[in-house]
Amino acid sequence: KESRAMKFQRQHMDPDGPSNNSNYCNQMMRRRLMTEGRCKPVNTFVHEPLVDVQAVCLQGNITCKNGQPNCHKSSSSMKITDCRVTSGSKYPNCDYRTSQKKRHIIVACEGNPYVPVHFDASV
Ligand code: PAX
Repeated sequence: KESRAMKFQRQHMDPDGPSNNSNYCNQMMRRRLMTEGRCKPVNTFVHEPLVDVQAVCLQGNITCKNGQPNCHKSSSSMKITDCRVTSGSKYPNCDYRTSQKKRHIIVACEGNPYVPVHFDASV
């Protein structure tokens, strides 16, 4: 079974990306299996080495949006792509807007080793 840590990597890690094109989210949301059963409404891909994203779990500890205490904010800004489903998108034809940004990421971490399992926000 896929662990929470592996699911985070499938849904949020793309260290070698992004291919510089407006279809990035349409392709990646499907390729990473986030358009099965429904179109996942919002999803962020991080374009930094996995070790750098895992290291965020050792950086500034903050409260998550759901009130849990296990969120961490990256000390540096990171290259990300936000994917947001368009208003006209109709499952199973999931249509996304692609926006590239440089932001501090906030992730929730769990376990031993203590690794990212949820993407909380970017700021
Ligand atoms: P998730 O299901 O929220 O969390 P995501 O991050 O890819 O998935 P399972 O066993 O899978 O249910 N976990 C936590 N979740 C939330 N908060 C804390 N503190 C926490 N600690 C552990 C994946 C697993 O992490 C566990 C949680 O129980 C899950 O375990 O976001 C909705 C989705 O949109 C993404 C992030 C979420 O997907 P929202 O707004 O409801 O928090 N998303 C959202 C994004 O990718 N980019 C964005 O900018 C935003 C706003």
